Amino acid sequence: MKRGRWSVLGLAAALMGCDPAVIDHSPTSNLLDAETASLETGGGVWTAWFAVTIARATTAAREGDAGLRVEVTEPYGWGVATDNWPGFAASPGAHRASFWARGTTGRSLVAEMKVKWRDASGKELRAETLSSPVLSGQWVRTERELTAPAGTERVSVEVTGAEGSPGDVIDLDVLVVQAINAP
Ligand SMILES: [Ca+2]
Repeated sequence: MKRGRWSVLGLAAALMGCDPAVIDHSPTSNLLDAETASLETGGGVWTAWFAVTIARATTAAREGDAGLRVEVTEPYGWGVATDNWPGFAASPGAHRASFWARGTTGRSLVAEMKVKWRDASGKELRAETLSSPVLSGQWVRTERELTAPAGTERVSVEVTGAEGSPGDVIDLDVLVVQAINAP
């Protein structure tokens, strides 16, 4: 993997303050940490869950200088996941999740983002998914509104695909799970 110079911009974003009126996060901020969301200053908490190798890659950026390159190593499905049990801090209520993805031209890859809402102990309360269209070599953004159930205190994220062959590549960037302001 070619490593470019790490941007200080992502670090600055990570240090931006939370709304003092809210315990864990500003209502419109990303629940995922800056590195996990943008890959700008590091690889975040992503882990190769199954049938992949992953890397922060400067050639996998949709925004900024880097993205997450997922290389499929086995047939019949692949997956990456956030590895920071029991997850990022979260609260009940309306949310919006989105991510950018691109695949391998000529392949029929789909990326499915699963958002798992958990209670304080890490018990899964609800899982909601958003699936990309069939990916080409062009970037596409997928978005869905979600509802964290009562009792939610944590959130974790998986991105998987049911299809894939060794050599297929999926690039991911700008992964977001954010609370929506009540009107
Ligand atoms: Ca990026």
